[in-house]
Amino acid sequence: MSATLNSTPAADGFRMPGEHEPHAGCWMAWPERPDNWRLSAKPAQAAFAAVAEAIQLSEPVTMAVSDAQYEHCRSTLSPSIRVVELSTNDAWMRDIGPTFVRDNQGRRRGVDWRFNAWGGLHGGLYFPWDRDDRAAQKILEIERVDRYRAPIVLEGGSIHVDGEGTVLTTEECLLNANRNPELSREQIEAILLDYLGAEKVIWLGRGVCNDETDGHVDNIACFARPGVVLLTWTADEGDPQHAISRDALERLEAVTDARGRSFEVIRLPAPGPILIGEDEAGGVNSMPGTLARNAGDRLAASYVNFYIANNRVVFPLLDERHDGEAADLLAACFPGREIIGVGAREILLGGGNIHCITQQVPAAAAG
Ligand code: KQY
Repeated sequence: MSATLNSTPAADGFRMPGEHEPHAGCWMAWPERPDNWRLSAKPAQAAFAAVAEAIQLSEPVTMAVSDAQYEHCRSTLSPSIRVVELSTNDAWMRDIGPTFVRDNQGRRRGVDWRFNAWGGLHGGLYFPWDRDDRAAQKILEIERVDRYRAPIVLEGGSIHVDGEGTVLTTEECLLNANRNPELSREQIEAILLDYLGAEKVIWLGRGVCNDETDGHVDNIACFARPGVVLLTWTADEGDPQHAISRDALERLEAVTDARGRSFEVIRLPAPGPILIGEDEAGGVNSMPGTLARNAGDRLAASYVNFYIANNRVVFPLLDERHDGEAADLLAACFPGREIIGVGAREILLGGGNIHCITQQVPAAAAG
């Protein structure tokens, strides 16, 4: 059984490794709710399956699935992908899964954050979210990893770490009144450092335009490795994304990381703007209390929302005009890793992308 610990990762000598560090595997969850995924989630399931197959060529993948979808999911995925029945409310493993931490001896533990579906009853995306909130604990049981239950609402997509003491996040999300209204910026920072085993928090302002997560950092900027940040970028000053990305760039240029390094910032072209099509909006079963999908609404598309697997980077194909440039920039940034594009429009239509649907498990021993 997995024990629940009363201390914190920092106090016990644990830290969250950077995503570029070696993994033991990756967790995902199978989409099915028809009020978020069009056509009863059939197209999204194909996209999730393609992501899982791309990752499993680099590291073991586990797919969480409902009993109702078990047989379909099991027969869709390769036998080498582990499929386990585990109840969730939707399929955003980055946000509902545990954040794994590791100590210098290679021992692992997990942080189980509180989850309120990206804003609870004040702008949250669905109700209820109780199964999602229990998912991290169940995963830690399966992984036989002890658990810290963190005292704040936080989704994994709202933080990125470099594994060497630096945390990247956004004010739009973590200071939003619909997450932890009783806590100040300083209190939230202190909890981040304690539960991620880090030393410095760098605050960006807002996330990608129209991001329904209230601006998760994993859609606008991420660490490629310590000292190197990838940032979604458009030079079009008429696009509201320009001012958001410009502000992020200026903040990154004005600070140093926990080790005193200045950042190299690599700009990834923003795809689109990509809008929801008539047929796409029409395929979603609208339900009271769930975010509506309207034709013509702008989607929060970004190439930053990729997953770093052990020997490959799996990134979203979103816009033929920019996919090749994004792939070339990622290839230059990740020497030694193969760059694999996966058609991701169906994931984007549900409100996120490849990073949002994956959660890495670090390797047990430092690699
Ligand atoms: O981007 C994410 N990390 C999650 C998006 C959730 C969207 C729910 N409809």
